[in-house]
Amino acid sequence: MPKVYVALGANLENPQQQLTQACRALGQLADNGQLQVSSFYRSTPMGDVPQPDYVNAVACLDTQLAPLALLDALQQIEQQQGRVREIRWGPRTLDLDLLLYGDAVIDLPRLRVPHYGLTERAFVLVPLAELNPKLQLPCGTLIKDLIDDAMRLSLQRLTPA
Ligand code: J1A
Repeated sequence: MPKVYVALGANLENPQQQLTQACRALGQLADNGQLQVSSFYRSTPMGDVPQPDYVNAVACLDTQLAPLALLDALQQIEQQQGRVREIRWGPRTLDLDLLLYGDAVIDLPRLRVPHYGLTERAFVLVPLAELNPKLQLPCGTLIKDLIDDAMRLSLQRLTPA
């Protein structure tokens, strides 16, 4: 059964609670109900749009769900728990991104795996390496080798609530 890694991110009111709630929902997708979750990290937003800092984490689970079924399930969790739906183009209180699906390489309009931003984003790489220091991309690159000191310094590890 494939091991999958999912990135969690939120930057609206009480992002830590959003992530905790999302973890409960993700646990339901796991074949054995087991979910490994990294520390939560505070990170500065990408890009130039002024917005609050994010809280980011990565979760790992074994699942029987096929990739697109898993994406559907992730989007359902976003809709149910996270998204502020009243405001068009408005902020999202919860983002879930499928980072890795075992060793699969998927290139569909709806789903690209490994995730396109994975290799350059500190808030994804650092929690991934925390969960599994030996983790590799399908091409064989060690996640750990993609992390530099500047990336580590850009994140603030939050103490569990
Ligand atoms: C579409 N997709 O992307 S939203 C979806 N591959 O409808 C999918 N592997 O069909 C498609 N996983 O956290 C293609 N979706 C996908 N994301 C894949 C999921 N700064 C996939 N510091 C669009 N931290 C989809 N976040 C993709 N700045 C984009 C949400 C889900 C993340 C905004 C910090 C952050 C953002 C900006 C940040 C952070 C959007 N993140």
